[in-house]
Amino acid sequence: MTCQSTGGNGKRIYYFSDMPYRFRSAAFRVTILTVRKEMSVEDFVKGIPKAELHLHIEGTFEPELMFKIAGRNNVRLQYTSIEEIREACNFSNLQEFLDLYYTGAGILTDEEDFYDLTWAYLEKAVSQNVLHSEIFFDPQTHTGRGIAFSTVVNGIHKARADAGEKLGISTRLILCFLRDLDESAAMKTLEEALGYRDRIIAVGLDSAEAGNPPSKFHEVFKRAREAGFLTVAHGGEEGPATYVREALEILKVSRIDHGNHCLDDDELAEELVRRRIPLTVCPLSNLRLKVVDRMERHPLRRMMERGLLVTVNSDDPAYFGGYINENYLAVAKALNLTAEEIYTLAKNSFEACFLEKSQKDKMLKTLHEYKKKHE
Ligand code: ES4
Ligand code: ZN
Repeated sequence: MTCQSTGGNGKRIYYFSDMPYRFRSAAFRVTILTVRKEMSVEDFVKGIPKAELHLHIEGTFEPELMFKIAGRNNVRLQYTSIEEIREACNFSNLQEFLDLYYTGAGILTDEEDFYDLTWAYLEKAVSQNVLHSEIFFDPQTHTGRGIAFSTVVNGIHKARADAGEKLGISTRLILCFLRDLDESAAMKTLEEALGYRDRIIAVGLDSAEAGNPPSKFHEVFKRAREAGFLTVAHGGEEGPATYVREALEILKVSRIDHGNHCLDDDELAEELVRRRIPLTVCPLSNLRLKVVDRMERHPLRRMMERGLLVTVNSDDPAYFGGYINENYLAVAKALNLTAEEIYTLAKNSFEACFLEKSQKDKMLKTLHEYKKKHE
């Protein structure tokens, strides 16, 4: 793959290729002498500072860690090997994935388990130049089987605090309600979360989308906003554009998670553009769950061209074959993204995050310096 891009002034700002220099024509060598640096798209994506805004911590549970934690908790897994779990990651739809995801999450028992899971993810995120990560967790998946809310939040929180100190990564925590359960269960969960207001920045909505519209959670989201939480919701992944509209109008969300199907409704897309509502898109998730049949047909480029504030994220990386860099790379290659477009996606991630302006500006400056260095 070769890829060139030009800045707003028409000047070539960056060049990358995975074709070795020695294989190029003489004419081409002259061309590259006019740019300062040659770099592969892999290295450009790997090095670019970015924020992760759509990541389920339970979805980072790698099979190796599953066996380790199952062993120490004396839990018997229905799978006998790591390969068997990886083979089970051949999903036809969202529900097939959710069945495996909830089985995996069912191994997590002690505070230490939640700590180890979160720490492993944050080490990985730092290795991929993630400066800031907004992490979803599903308390009902755990409280529903007798694990205390405090066990979950304390384990995740301690790993966040240690990673902030030792690895320098910034994080925020987002509590997701399970939309296939009823609103009263979500309300009970919200009441527990009120005691942890300082550790949880927002509430969201995940799990099986079809048949569970955002309107079902009108009251609990209203209460959450009154308590000072920001709100987000999964929408338009398997569900229709009307669910994205409901999330905006009824749940008054600040961001839409996925949002692919907003393109089916022109007026809705227009409103998302006008209000600069971010969409946290997850390319490898969409491919693995058959939301798109080929990455070349992923709507990300169309979304960008439409003027939507889109970001690239990993969703459930242990199950979908890649973390954030693999997601960037998959769309960069399939959609022939330019360096400038990759830069825009990283910039969007900082613009769309829930940090205060001064913190966002610091990260944007780091990103801008990265771009300058590669011009
Ligand atoms: C999820 Cl990909 C996806 N969609 C909806 N809910 C989820 N929970 C975890 N991953
Ligand atoms: Zn998700």
